Amino acid sequence: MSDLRLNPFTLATFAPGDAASFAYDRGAQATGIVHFGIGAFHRAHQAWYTDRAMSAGDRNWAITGVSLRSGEVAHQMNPQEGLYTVTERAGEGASTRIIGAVRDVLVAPYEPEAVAAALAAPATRIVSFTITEKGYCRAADGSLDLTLAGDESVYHYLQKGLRRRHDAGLPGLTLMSCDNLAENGKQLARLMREHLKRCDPALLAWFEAACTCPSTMVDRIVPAPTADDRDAVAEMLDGLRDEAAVVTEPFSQWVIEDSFANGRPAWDKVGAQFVADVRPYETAKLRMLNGAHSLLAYVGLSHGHTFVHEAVRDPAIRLLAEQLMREEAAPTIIAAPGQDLAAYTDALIERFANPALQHRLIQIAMDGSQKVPQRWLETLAANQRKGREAFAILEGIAGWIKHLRGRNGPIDDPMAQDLQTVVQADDPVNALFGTNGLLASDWVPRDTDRTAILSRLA
Ligand code: NAI
Ligand code: CS2
Repeated sequence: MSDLRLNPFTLATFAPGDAASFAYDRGAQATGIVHFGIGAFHRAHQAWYTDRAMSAGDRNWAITGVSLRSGEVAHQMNPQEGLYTVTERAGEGASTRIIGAVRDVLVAPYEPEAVAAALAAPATRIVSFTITEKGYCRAADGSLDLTLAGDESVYHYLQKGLRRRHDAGLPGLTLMSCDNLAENGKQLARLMREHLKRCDPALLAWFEAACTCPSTMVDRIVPAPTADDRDAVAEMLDGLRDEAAVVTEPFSQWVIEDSFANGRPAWDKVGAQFVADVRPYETAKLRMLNGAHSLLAYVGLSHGHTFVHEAVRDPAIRLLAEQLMREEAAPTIIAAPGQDLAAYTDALIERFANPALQHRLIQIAMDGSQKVPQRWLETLAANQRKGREAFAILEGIAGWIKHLRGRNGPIDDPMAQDLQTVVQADDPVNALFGTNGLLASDWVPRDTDRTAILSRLA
């Protein structure tokens, strides 16, 4: 296997394989987007849309990525001058596209000045985020956790960049969250306001007048890339190495609230949807897809499965996933115009069963404290208000408690320590979800709920 890396020179020289590629002059594009959290999902979703929008004629939407925590992606992408590939896999088929939209990656802790300059650049119009649910520094009640929102937080960097724009008389920015949170834009706006009230109150009025925070629903299953993925892509590229390669499914969906401070790419020309209200789309996605995903993760792991496609092929687990989507989540959702939730469930089961993705359950199992509220507790509360039980979700909670008790190894969760303590209690359900529980919510467990969960903890 050659050591030649994918970069503009090797791409021009070797024009690898039959990979599709971008159709615009990369060097001529201004950087219009700064993206925080340039992980696998951004590369397979928003950057993929933006690349195709520029290939279709849109201009000046190059992306500067920012990593807040590690230099890994910068080391993967900067030697490639931002070039990387997206490979879609379904069954035996695979197709690869070379993406040119990303220009470079900054590692914020080592180059804060470069991050502030990128945010303050006149050509920058959008700041987007895939920083995981925990990146928003929320306390259990959803407010800004001041112990987390320090100088390393996304809010600190945003404040520095926005302050410069204000002082230079530049337009505001669109802050576009692409994370799996309910009303992600509204949450980001609220949390940023909380940060500014504390750290730069004089900027607050300008932020509210000049910046927007649209909500989005984002959907594409993107497993964490592996060394085998990178080797398979190198074979497709006639030996060129792409260390930032991502593998995903053919399906992709992006629904965006059309509220932009200073323009936006023509993403709708390449399959995205601009709408006035994202909520019907995001509620269905979070409660059905993500709700079922977390059930498959915790129940699948407790049954000895490793991948999503294995868990969904286990008849007992598939039955639970279908029950959660069809009978427990769907009845709580006001469908978007033209949205058929029964057909949506069928499509989700098919997507989960795609063996080509090798989507690890342990990846989905991480950060449960940040995911369970919007994936399960909202659904439980909505059913409780109607006097309905949701036993599939209760089965998922039992699986999560077993996970937190160490059944599947170390816990990857920002609240791991507290969670591991409370699940040792005689009544872990009350300690987690009761009125004064760690994850207290609108759902208050009844005795029937408690019995259903505790009976499954054996
Ligand atoms: P990843 O692990 O490849 O990237 C995560 C990114 O978030 C990295 O840049 C990391 O540095 C950053 N990050 C992690 N913790 C952070 C913190 N506390 N503060 C600031 N930044 C932090 O993960 P991936 O696959 O890119 O997913 C990221 C997010 O994208 C998910 O959490 C989810 O919200 C969203 N998403 C992911 C999908 C997928 O299938 N992977 C699909 C739909 C949405
Ligand atoms: C998954 C999501 O890791 C997880 O929690 O449920 O990342 C899922 O793959 C995406 O939301 C699909 O769009």
